[in-house]
Amino acid sequence: MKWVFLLSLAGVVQVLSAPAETGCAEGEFCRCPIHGFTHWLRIGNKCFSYHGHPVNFFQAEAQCRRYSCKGHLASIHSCFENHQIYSLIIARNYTYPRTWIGGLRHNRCNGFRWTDGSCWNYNNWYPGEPNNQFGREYCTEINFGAHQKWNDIPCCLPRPYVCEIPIYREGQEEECGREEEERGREEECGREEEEGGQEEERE
Ligand SMILES: [Ca+2]
Repeated sequence: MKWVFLLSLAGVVQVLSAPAETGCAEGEFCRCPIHGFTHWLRIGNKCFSYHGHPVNFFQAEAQCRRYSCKGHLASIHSCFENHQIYSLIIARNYTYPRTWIGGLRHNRCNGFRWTDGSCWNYNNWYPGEPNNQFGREYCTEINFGAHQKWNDIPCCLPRPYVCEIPIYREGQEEECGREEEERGREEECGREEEEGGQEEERE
């Protein structure tokens, strides 16, 4: 019986000492899930969370920044990441609603950038998108038309959203600077927001 007890004890110790669900290296401090918030999904060096309450793009970006000064709407840089974000939405919502990600039309031209400032090196646009219909589609949603596909739409339409927070080691969280603050400045929607429902059918 003694060896059975020892094996059981070893199992308990193994579970207690196993790496956190985040996949952080042993001894490394990281904030995924960040303190006080559970169910954030680690993908690469970032943590992601789905938020089902529909808000406009700028409200969503601002809310992501409330979780961390380095928080933003999700940027996506590979097919793998795109699929992981899609899976996260389904896991939280049991379906795949059209959802904000961090793609923002740059200076009202055809180019896009991510609100986190990272390189625009991947896209998964639905065929024919981005079309900037009526010259008012500056923001990016995922799950348009088909699973995982992207579409540009007016920023003031309400959508659920996916936030990201970078994983960083102890002490680095203090490095948020003025540039970060300016990038996350909330913009006004005003009249466009009121017209949002009318835009819904013509995207
Ligand atoms: Ca569009």
